[in-house]
Amino acid sequence: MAGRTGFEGNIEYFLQAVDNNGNVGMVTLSGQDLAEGGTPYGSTWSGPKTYGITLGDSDSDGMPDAYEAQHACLVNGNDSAADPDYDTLSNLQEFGADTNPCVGDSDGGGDNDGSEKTRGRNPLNKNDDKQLTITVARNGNNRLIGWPVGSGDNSVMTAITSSIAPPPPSLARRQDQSSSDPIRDNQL
Ligand SMILES: [Ca+2]
Ligand SMILES: [Ca+2]
Ligand SMILES: [Ca+2]
Ligand SMILES: [Ca+2]
Repeated sequence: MAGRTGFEGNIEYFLQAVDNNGNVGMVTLSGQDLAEGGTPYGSTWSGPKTYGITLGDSDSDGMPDAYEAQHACLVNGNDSAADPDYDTLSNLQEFGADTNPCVGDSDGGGDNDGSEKTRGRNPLNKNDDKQLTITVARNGNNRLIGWPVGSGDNSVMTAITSSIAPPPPSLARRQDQSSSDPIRDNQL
């Protein structure tokens, strides 16, 4: 906040508020130095004084116009509960969390915003993201799927190797005619 004031006569205030997204709101107030009820403070006044600054919200959905203008996926109308980036956080929740409502993984670390918020990670810092790397390997006619121990968030995600049986001969023959990629043909 920036301000200029005096203890008598006319005063002029410049108030500037900046939220975490860089949106700026500013009001200029001038006139006598008055208390909330209009009573002059006069020479007895001492600060601080507090003013509420409301950013414009034309569609009354809780997200200021300046925020909506920064994110193209937000529409004119109440879309506070919508989730256009499919990360399980509503637009209003993303506004509150300073995450990008149009990008599911705001920090680009591989773990989406909803997952991070639910599990206490920072959706604005890619260094704490968790990812699951799945490997597919061929073992004779079988395909082995696995992922590393401890790579998930709970005990279900322990080391697992699954074996998928090869397709029946009739299907395998049709696939052989359409493609030479056995992994794709098995639709893993
Ligand atoms: Ca709005
Ligand atoms: Ca979302
Ligand atoms: Ca992330
Ligand atoms: Ca993160």
